Amino acid sequence: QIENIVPVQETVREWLRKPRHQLLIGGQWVDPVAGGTLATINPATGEVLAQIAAADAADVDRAVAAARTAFDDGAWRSMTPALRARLLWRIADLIDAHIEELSELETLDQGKALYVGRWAEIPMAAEQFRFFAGLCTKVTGDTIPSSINYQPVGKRVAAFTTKEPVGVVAAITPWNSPLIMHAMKLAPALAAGCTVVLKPAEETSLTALRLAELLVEAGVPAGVVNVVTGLGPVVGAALAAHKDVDKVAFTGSTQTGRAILDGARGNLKKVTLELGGKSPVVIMPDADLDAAIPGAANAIFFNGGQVCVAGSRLYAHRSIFDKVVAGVAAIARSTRLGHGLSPDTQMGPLVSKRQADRVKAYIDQAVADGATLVTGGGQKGPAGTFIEPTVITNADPASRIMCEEVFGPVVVATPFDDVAEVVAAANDTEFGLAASVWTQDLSAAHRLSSDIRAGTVWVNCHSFWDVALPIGGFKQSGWGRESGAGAIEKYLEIKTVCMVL
Ligand code: TXE
Repeated sequence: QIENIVPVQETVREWLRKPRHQLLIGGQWVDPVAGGTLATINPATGEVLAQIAAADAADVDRAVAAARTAFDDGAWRSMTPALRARLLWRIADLIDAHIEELSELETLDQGKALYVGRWAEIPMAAEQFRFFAGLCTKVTGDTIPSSINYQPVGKRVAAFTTKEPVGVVAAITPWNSPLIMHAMKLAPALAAGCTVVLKPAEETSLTALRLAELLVEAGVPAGVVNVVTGLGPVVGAALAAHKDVDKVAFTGSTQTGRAILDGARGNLKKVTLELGGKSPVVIMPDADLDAAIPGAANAIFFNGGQVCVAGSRLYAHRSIFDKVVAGVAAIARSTRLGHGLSPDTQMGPLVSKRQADRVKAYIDQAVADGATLVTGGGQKGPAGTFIEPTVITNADPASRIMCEEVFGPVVVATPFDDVAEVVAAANDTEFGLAASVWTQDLSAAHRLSSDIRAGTVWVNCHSFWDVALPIGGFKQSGWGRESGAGAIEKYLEIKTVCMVL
């Protein structure tokens, strides 16, 4: 039984009473040209939470023009780096000051258990702005000795590089962890001096709109950040194809990543992609199972498995396989599902009925293909959005459940006998986002972290997250890295200046 829980924060209640939400373009809150609206749903109850603006290509044109003007007039990109740093720090402080409100709003819109936003994602979003605030003053070029010899004619060569913002950035973000995804793109883009058009996922646009209000309050100049809500194939596609957008930063499915690339061809805009995953969790025979079993469960059940680095393939050594499966299944069975705002809830609903149906179809298909359902598999709740934490064994390595990203609380466990076998199995995927290895054996830790082809390999932890650490994928998990000092480079162009003096 799911009750419709009223948010504690008066600001959230007041904000949800707005008849409809608008777009932020050029520093003004405006209605979309064609006046379209979209309902945004609370996935726990299926009730309409708010009406957001459904923008179209004409609104994208307006937002890109505002971002272009704000970039070209030079005031933003020539603001001193120290002042830009202070502004980013102020954004972080405002996020912290509104953390209770933002986490309630995120839970209502996305479904996630409140603690996920309150203690993990929203503090991390603030840290993105602080980390990149620190980098504003560290964007430097090189002086380069040239070997071209002008000395016989009495001249010298001076050559150096500078780094300049790439220009207008379209940031297209997904629905699993909305606020942190916006921050991972906005913070480096703003630190670099770019201007941005942000398009949040249509399922979860509310915290992007609230964040936009905080950006205005922090003093981000008009047109530097614009927010355009609406459908992906309309607004996202128009941004990806727009001739006046210099770069697209995208997080979402691999399939939509390909569509973004097609759109970006026209003006060969720069593209970074954070895409799907099918991350392996490898538990060696010597692992500390008191840590590895809850670690493997958390790797897949945190945020209902709607995590790009979710550990969806569990490989445990045959000698401990039954114990690991029993342990993860016990955690699955004891997980309390409920409305994300209920203090007892450990796992909320998935983001939408569409996503829950998709996950349920993967489970049913796996069972029909002959896999064993150890626990879970049910779809519940008034809106059909809750999926029980699910453990599956005996799946064929070539089956869809083993190869495709499910993006729900579903793990498939497989035994292995030796290191070479598990390396081959871990790498038997088109993805390469992340992996974790659980062992006390230093040489196994080194060998597996070296041989598994993934953007991140954790040892004795999973989903360990720090803004200082780059995250991104090998293979079809993406192009480029977010977080970490190197992420700002994706928002910068190198200019070489060569002078004959
Ligand atoms: O994602 P989409 P969907 C995976 C996950 C999930 C599946 C489907 O496996 O089950 O994707 O989710 C915008 N041009 N991930 O279909 O379509 C869209 O509006 C431009 C993994 O909801 O990738 C949203 O803002 N943009 C993932 C964003 O793209 C388009 C997180 C992501 O939506 C567009 C999310 C288009 N043609 C889903 N179509 C991760 N790796 O974190 C849609 N969009």
